[in-house]
Amino acid sequence: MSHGLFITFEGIDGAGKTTHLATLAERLRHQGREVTVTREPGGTPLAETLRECLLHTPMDTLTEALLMFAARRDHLRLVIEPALAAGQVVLCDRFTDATFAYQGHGRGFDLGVLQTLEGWVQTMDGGLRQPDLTLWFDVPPDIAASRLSRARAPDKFESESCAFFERVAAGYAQRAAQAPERFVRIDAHVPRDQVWHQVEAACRQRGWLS
Ligand code: Z5A
Repeated sequence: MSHGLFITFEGIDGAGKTTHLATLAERLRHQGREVTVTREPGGTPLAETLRECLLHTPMDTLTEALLMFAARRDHLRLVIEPALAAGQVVLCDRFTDATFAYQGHGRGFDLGVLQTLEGWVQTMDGGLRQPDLTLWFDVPPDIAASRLSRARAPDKFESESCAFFERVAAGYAQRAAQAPERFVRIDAHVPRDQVWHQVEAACRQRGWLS
């Protein structure tokens, strides 16, 4: 492949996406691809600083949405776009679908405003930057919560109620229905090896994994 690939991993907290992102990176590298692994919010020094605030400081939802998009703009300019231009595969743990799901559906923020911000922030020389593929790890919120309770102390988002995560999950379902050519739903409520097989199948189908 002569051009880069942009693959995002989405889902509610504890859906298991981070585990499979690392495996996919390893498999692609083994096939000779250059891979950039990154995350949102984060991925640059400025965006990582904003991440600390976003995950631990209380703030109103407009502030939260603006900081998410500010971090994203920096991340796109300094990491994602250069890597794609160099023909690399970019694997990103969350991107704009998370803003629609968490700030839009979870917190009830205006989806129209988010759409405007998406247009401002993601418009690059070649048009509106969107992922080539979004792997949406779908798992019932109570299962995700019980996995996380065993794993670590909760941050600001992870401390939200089950009702919040039900809304976030519904937000992801809506985004997936709006862009079926970009989204692949991964049933994440099965053992890890079965989750991986679905990720592998989605990439094989597109000719990205042998
Ligand atoms: N956020 C936002 O609000 N708006 C935005 O625009 C963006 C983000 C971009 C980032 O935190 C937070 O920012 C996020 C939304 C918000 N909310 N939170 N918190 P993060 O990056 O620290 O958190 P995360 O992205 O949700 O990652 P995570 O909590 O690590 O979840 P995960 O990546 O989906 O899961 P995991 O770490 O791979 O696995 C979780 C646990 O489950 C772990 O113990 C695994 O061993 C276990 N696991 C994984 N798979 C399985 C299976 N199949 N069975 C059993 N157990 C499993």
